[in-house]
Amino acid sequence: MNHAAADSLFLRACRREAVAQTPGWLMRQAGRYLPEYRSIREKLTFLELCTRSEVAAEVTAGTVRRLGVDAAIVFADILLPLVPMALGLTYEKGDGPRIAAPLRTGADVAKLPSFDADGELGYVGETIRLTRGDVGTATPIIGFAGAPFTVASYAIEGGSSRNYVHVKTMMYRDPATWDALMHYVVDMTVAYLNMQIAAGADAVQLFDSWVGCLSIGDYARYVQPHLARLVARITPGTPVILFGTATESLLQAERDTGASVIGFDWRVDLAATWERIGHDVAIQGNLDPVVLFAGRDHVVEETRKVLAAAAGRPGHIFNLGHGILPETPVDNVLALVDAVHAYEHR
Ligand code: 1CP
Repeated sequence: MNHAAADSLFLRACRREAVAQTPGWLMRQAGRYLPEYRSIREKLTFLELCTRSEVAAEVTAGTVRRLGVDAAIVFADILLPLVPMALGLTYEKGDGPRIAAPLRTGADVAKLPSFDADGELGYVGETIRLTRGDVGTATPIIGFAGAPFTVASYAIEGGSSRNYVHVKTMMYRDPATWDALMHYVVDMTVAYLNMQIAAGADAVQLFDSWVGCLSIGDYARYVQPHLARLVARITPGTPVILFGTATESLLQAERDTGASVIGFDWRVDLAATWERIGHDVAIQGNLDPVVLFAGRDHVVEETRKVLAAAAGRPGHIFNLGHGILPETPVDNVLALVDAVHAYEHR
């Protein structure tokens, strides 16, 4: 256990302890909106950047210094496990990830290789160790993985999707294959996240970015039990943040997975929704990332509204409701971080 980080605002908020100031970090805080990141990406492909731990750690730590945020998030991607899963992952310039050999049948799932997350994704652990050496013991480091539904959605659809037709077809027509895939992804994700924790991650976030496409009934049947098994196997004492978008109807079920912190996207009313799911769970969110394209005064005003809605209750971590977009003005991001730190609850 890293004791200096344990007293950080971020980890205290994860544990719902009272804090003098609300901690904040931003999903996708390192990325193409930062000129420093773009210049590194001119020399390396995205996968090269992720696998070269010394560069990935510099991006992780450099971003914390540049923004003054309260936590580092290891520079990696939710789709990296698709490489040892041998699905033919590539990142195409401009239009995101592509999977050459998507999973569609029981035979495809049965053929998935078993792999050792320590070995084949060990470079992510190395990035965490190098980041710790750089940021010191007081800055918490967040490890992460895609949540099983969202990872499976890329593996089955072969990339981004609008309606998740192939995913839902598998769920409805071949639930045994869906369940087998969920078991595989849960085992892999537990090993991957516990490896990140052993390397020094103080908390882990599960990105279930696209799970909001499901009805509550389908979530309860096809996703929630797998997530609950996953959360129960994370190294004890490590906060688990569960994030998704368009999840308003799923938040209570997300909470019932045992996750320590529930992510809110910007669509929900923070105060009313926290009240509804219970103040006995920590929450993270929830400024609309597109507000960062407004004028600076509007950014500050909307940031303060989010903080006011949380009303200084223990257990709020400030964040966006989804990741920072590539064209976001950097000055507005800096103004947002200043506004979070300057805020005083009365
Ligand atoms: O340089 C580039 O062109 C690549 C852009 C990029 C970056 C900067 C990708 C490709 N991934 C990342 C890093 C990344 N991705 C981080 C680490 C750093 C940080 O937060 O500072 C994290 C946490 C992610 C998580 C991630 N990857 C998610 C979940 C968050 C979200 O935005 O919903 C998802 C869905 C992905 C898949 C992915 N990887 C990359 C892209 C462009 C996408 C999204 C594709 C799509 O819309 O389907």
